[in-house]
Amino acid sequence: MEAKIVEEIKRNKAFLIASHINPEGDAIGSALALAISLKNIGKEVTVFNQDPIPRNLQFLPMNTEIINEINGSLVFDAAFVLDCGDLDRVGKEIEKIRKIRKIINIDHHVTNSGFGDIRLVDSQSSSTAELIYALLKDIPIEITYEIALNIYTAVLTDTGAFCNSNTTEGAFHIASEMVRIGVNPSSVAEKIYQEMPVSRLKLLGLVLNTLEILGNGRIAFVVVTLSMFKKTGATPELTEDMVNYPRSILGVKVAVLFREVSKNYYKVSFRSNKDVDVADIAREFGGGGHPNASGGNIGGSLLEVKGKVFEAVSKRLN
Ligand SMILES: [Mn+2]
Repeated sequence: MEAKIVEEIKRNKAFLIASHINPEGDAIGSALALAISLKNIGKEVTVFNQDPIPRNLQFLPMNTEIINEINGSLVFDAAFVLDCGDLDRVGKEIEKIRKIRKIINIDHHVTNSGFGDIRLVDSQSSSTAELIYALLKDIPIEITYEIALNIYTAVLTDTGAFCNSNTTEGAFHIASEMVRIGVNPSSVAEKIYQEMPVSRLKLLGLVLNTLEILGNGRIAFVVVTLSMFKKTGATPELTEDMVNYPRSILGVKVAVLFREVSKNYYKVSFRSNKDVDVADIAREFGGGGHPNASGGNIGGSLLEVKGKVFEAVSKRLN
């Protein structure tokens, strides 16, 4: 598949690069790594993400050039859609993106729907950035420091700082290559993990207070409500990774974070250890993701939503 993408890149001039709503390190890092690479070989590149760039990713080279709406008069030869299990993950501009002549789907979600005209989808890949790295090697495009910083950050964050089950030899190999090019791991870690606003810790305190342990100690729930955001001044992006706290409890196999999006509507994030496939659970709720990290959206009161999730998780714990 890479050969077809290489051909598309060589033949064309104007590219859109889009990634998923509520972006995190892999969505942003992959998009920027590809964008800088294509610019370096003389292409016209527009990077779109409908949502703001999380504060701790704003050190990434070129992040300020990401646009959050697509001007209808722009014409693209092809669109790269990165780190999206389905095309609708790009958000509000989906109709404009759908009309682009060629859609190139590059992703590593096990739940990827196979959308697009050309696909580079590999659920064995640690991150979408790992696929971008392979593509750059294929073209070939020289990996500069700016590109390396984006790729390293994407791999670091998507593997949960090299802790999650997608922490493969490939992930370490790429990380090592990026360090060789000049990336400084401790300064990236500082930017990502050690420059949090105080509001995040205040929010975390409230969230941890909602902890419930169920299913004979194997399931842990935590909740984030709209009023907690109001009380602490924290923003939703700061809840990223909070589900790892309940997951860290001895004996817990599945941790769930329920985030109130609006009245009777919750975004639900799942984390599991290797015994339980939470991509499968998320799919049941119209979501998707990876075997040990996934998410979806569920309507209903908090009690109803918790009930549905408890049932879906319990039946996989026997
Ligand atoms: Mn990813």
